[in-house]
Parts: sequence; C-alpha cells; structure tokens
Amino acid sequence: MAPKINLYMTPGSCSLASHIALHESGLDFTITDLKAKTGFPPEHLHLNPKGRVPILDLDGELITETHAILTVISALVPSKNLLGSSAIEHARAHEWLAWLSGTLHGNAFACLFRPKRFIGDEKLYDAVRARGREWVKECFEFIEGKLEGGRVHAVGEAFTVVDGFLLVFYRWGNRTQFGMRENYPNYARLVDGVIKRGAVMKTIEIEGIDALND
Ligand SMILES: N[C@@H](CCC(=O)N[C@@H](CS)C(=O)NCC(=O)O)C(=O)O
Repeated sequence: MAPKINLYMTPGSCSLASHIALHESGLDFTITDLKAKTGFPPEHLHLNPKGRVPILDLDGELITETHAILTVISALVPSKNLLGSSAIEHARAHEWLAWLSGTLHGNAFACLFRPKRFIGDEKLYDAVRARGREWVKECFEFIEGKLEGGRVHAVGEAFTVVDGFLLVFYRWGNRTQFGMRENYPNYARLVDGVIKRGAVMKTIEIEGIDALND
C-alpha cells in the first residue's frame, strides 16, 4: 500500500529541499504550511518540540531534520537513486547533507539570521552577524571549489537530493546579497540546471516563490 505522506513546511525555507525531493520521488503527498518564516508557531510544537520545519508525517510517524527526511524519501523510491547510485555516492550524498545542515545552515546562516542563538548580549548581535557573513562566504567558496570542472551535480552525474538542498542556500545567498552568479559561477551553473527540472518548477510554483530569489 502507498504510504500516506504530509510535509509540514514553510515556503522558501529549508523545507524547500524536502518538498523538491517529494516531487522528484513521484510519491503522492500533501503539504501543510506552518507559517514558520518569522519563528515556529508555538501551537505546532506538538509536531516537533524542537520548533522547526520541515516535518514529514510518514504513515503517522513524524520525522524531523532535513537530512533524515531526504534519506527516508530516497529510501521509499530506490529506483530513483535520489542519494546516488553506488555506495560511494551514497556516502558523498550524506557527507554533503550533514555539512549543509550542520555547518552552512546550523552555524553560518544561523549566525547571520539568528544571532540570539549564539550570544546573550544584544549589543553583540552585529558582531555575530558579521562572523556569520564571513562563514557563509567561506562555505560558498567551498561549494564553488567542489563544483570545479564543469560539474552540474554535486554527487555523481545525475540529480540527487543534495542538488535540491543546494538550491535553498543559493536562494538565501541572493536574498542576503552575496552576488551569487558573479562570485560563484560553478554554483550558479548547478542551480540553473536544478530549476529547469519539471519537479523543481512544480515545487517553486506551488510554494509561490521566485526560483533563484535574485
Ligand atoms: N536542523 C534542522 C533545521 C531546521 C530549521 O532551522 N528550520 C527553520 C526554517 S529554515 C525553522 O523552522 N525556523 C523556525 C525557527 O527558528 O523558529 C533541519 O535541518 O531540518
């Protein structure tokens, strides 16, 4: 029997990666916008006590953390190779997902967007934000280097959920004026391919967001 799936999300947030993965999977699913853009609404904490989207309801099992959600979606449709098509590619995909969630999102962008998480003294927020900007830049430079040689996918030679997750941060880079296309041409080449995919175009349209936020 087909699984019953609902994705709790917020347009343009990191949940975009899970939403893209669901469309790429071809599985039937529904979405619920939790409107967490300016903070996770406390009335929904029973869904995720950590107070974050995305949350995937898979047959009544509530799964949190983008990395875990992308992994389980990929496991539901093994023939799509959404985490790559060999043991090494799977390892590379997990390597990317752990770093994107933990370092780029959880540390660098979090310093920029949510300095309060790192320091109690409001007077020091700007210093934390400034360090966040530097850190995001370092991460974008790292991504740029990984995509040298004309690469159009992060892992192997085909689309994986990592490519969809990379689109999230490219959009945020545009939103925060990192000059993505001028400064990171390899990264721009990858996302230009990602946004032309049917599943991605559909996701962008449903979320009602601009593809690259530029
Ligand atoms: N480690 C989590 C982080 C999720 C996360 O930070 N989600 C943001 C949206 S991008 C959120 O829900 N923010 C609400 C808040 O911080 O109150 C993951 O990778 O899924």
